[in-house]
Amino acid sequence: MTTLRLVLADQLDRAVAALAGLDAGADVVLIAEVAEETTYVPHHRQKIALLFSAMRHFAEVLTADGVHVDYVRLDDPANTGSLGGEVARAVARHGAARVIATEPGEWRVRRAMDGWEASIGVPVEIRADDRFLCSRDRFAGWMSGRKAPRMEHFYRDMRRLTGLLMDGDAPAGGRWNYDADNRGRLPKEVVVPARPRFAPDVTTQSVLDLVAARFPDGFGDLEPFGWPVAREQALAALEAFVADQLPGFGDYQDAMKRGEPLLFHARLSAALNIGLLRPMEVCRAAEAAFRAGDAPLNAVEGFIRQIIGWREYVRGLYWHFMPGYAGTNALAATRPLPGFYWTGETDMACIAETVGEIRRSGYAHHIQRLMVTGNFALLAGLAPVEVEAWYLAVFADAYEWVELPNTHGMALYADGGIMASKPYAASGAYIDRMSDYCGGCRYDPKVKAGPKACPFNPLYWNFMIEHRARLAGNPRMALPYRTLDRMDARRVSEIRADAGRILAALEEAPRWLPRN
Ligand code: FAD
Ligand code: DLZ
Ligand code: SF4
Repeated sequence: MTTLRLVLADQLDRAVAALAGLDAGADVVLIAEVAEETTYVPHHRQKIALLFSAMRHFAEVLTADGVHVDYVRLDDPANTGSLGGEVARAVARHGAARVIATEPGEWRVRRAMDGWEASIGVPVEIRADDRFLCSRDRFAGWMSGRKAPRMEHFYRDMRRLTGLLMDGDAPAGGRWNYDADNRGRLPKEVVVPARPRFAPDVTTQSVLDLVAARFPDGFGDLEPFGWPVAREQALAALEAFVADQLPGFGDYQDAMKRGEPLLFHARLSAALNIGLLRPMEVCRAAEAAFRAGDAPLNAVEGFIRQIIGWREYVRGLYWHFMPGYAGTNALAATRPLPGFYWTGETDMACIAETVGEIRRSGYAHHIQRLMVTGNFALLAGLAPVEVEAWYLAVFADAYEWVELPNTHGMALYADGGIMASKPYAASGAYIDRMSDYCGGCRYDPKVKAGPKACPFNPLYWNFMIEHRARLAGNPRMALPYRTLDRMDARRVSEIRADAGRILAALEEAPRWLPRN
């Protein structure tokens, strides 16, 4: 009896659930490049190339292991263009009696999969994705009875569960969280260590040619392309990060610098999210560096917290609150996404720089995502669905399970405070403190009103005024509301007028959408 085992583009792990119990003599593994998945948002062209190249490399590994892989290429004339269509075709081709898949990372795909049994006519088993450390059931148990889930509590639970950075029952160093040590601005003399790039091999080059031909007007530069596309490369990237950047990860985690998109960040999310790396091996490598005295605790704790804390937490929230989660809009934000999110053509240097980096590489680090593009979208009241489609498209590491809670909840507060205890709203002063962007900007973060004023300034206070009813009661917002209450009426009307002008101009700004 032939079983068809489906492996999606972000499930490229030999130990993925769908491959457990594989009978190499009888079973067929289906991996399919399909048009529908390349176009549901206009993905960055490097993201498409990364996935196709990684899928093809993974297929080569399985084939070398004696597994029968049925690999469908995007340009196969018989390709139906959808995952469901390709599963149906493969079932017929191989006379498969059943299908085994691993749960996908997006509600949209899960809903489609739930219909396959009826449309294809064979049993379809959808297995839990056990590449995560916290199962959906465990997360549901953790959530039960909690009024306000908080990442910090979840994280401690995960530290105990994994034993990472634990000395017996106590956290290493005596504290659970060293975040307070991790807010440094980057001193001028600090040199950011270089990191490996993975030059395209023949497989990647043929994918790059395919993507260039198929998506000539797609978003983002296709080359230079240097993503790790196979497990050995991802392991090399991990090793280099642990040796070279991890020691500085904590101190400069929130810093931003022109021309230095990576700083001390790992750039491992893309590899982690598609299965080339496993979360525990990444954390163990970081912990080993601490135990060997090669990286300080504030760096290693901060890094491990991102993975066993935030990463697992957002995944738990996603499945717990979907599908309703995506439809909430607590701040009633409705403005359309201005075209400069795609083109980078704006006088705001922080946004131009961040979008430029994204266009070139499919990457921006967390603070750029949260406090530059996210903060602006929050303050300007941009419509969550449009902002979320942008985040899902432009980053090489974006899948809805991780993108949505971070965007909808953390950046936009559209969930009304499930994910974040207060909006991450900030004026130009924050960006000026944490970056060198403002020095090259036509606006001035210290100017509060008039044409030279940094747009983040009036928008920040206007946001506070507009959402007073919802936010003023939040003790964590007490300080800005006290400041607002001390402002004289003339200042408040200047803010309103400036913000009104900026928002009106935004609504008239050219809109743009890449064509995939
Ligand atoms: P580092 O800063 O070096 O962190 C190490 C690892 O921790 C990352 O590789 C990642 O796996 C994990 N991590 C860190 N922060 C988070 C977080 N908040 N949520 C989940 N995992 C985290 N991450 C994605 O993987 N895909 C997305 O689509 C995505 N969208 C985001 C959208 C917004 C608005 C924001 C604010 C954050 C988003 N993040 C997303 C989280 C985070 O910004 C990225 O994981 C991180 O920037 C990836 O770069 P890195 O590997 O250099 O991370
Ligand atoms: C994002 C993406 C793209 C661009 N292409 C494919 C593809 O051709 N085949 C595939 O199996 N998956 C692709 N994906 C990932 C899916 O859109 C989706 O995000 C994940 O499968 C969710 O787990
Ligand atoms: Fe951004 Fe304002 Fe600084 Fe310009 S002045 S870079 S708009 S924060």
